Amino acid sequence: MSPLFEALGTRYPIFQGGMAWVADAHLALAVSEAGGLGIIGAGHAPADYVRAQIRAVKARTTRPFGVNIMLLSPYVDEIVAMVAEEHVAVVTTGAGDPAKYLPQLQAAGTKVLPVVPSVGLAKRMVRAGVDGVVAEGMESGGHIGSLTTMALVPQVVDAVDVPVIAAGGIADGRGMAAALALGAVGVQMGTRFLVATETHIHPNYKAAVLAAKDVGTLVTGQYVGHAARVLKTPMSRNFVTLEKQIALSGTDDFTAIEELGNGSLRRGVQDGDRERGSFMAGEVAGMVTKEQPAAEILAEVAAGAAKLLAGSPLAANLHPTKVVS
Ligand code: TUI
Repeated sequence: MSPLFEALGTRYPIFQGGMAWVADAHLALAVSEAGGLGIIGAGHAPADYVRAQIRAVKARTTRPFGVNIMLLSPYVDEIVAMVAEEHVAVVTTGAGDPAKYLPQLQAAGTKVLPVVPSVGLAKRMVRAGVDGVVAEGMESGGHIGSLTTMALVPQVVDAVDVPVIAAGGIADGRGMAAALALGAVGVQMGTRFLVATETHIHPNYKAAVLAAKDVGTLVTGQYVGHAARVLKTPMSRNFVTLEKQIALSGTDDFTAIEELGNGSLRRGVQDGDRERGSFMAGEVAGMVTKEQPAAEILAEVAAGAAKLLAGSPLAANLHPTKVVS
């Protein structure tokens, strides 16, 4: 495997996406125990809550795990300080530039891999001294940039000299093999783990992911705010209609749309509310068709990639020379 994953000591070069409100201690523990890198999604949660999640994972495994820090959170400073205190193995970041937090995190032994949607940001992050980047295409669920994984990953790989993890549009062995062919050393998957047995989200959310077709997602926030891919629901269709009206009217009164958006992620994940909640998911929702344990997901995806890459030098990415047990 690549030096990054050798150093981490995971069995598979697979990150579980740090999905806000979704990726809690329970899911991260299951993924890490099964040989992937489980990641707790800090989202908008306060530092005390995230610390409790970290402690819950630490109490049950010696395997490495990570925390995703969502940089639009009002609690970022406290969360960074707490994560450094807890000496978490890996931090991924989303929705911003984590450069100013790097010294603090790396001094604690934490590897920092920001999620980047463009070559420009990847290069800026590498100049700041990151340990790797997660290049995320717009096939992903949640907040996205504008490039696809197929176009983004090789361009980032060519532009930087740190390990690149590919994310967005990957949900099986074929996607993983393709990502390795594009030059990534590993992958991150979110949507496939949304329906892991160990994922505690409202049953309506899981059912909506399982029922989704290839064209089952849309992008909100293209006209106002932040672009985010979500499942098509009454709520998300209304949101896009309202956005278009606002954009066309030229008004700068965003009150109505802010009211619709505020808290919608929590209403989707926890309440399963199709009318007022949002269900973030990637374009691969259409190929996620069954709930299964995280361990099975990891083993299936890695075995699928290994089969496709048999005989290729790329297969080396899939074979740990050192498994920490
Ligand atoms: O962050 C994500 N995915 C997310 S964050 C999130 S919570 C949220 N919900 C609604 C609106 C906003 C946030 C749900 N899903 N993925 C990683 C990601 N990072 N995608 C895009 C970016 C990004 C975008 C611009 C990273 C950096 C950036 O540039 C900032 C700068 O300073 O130049």
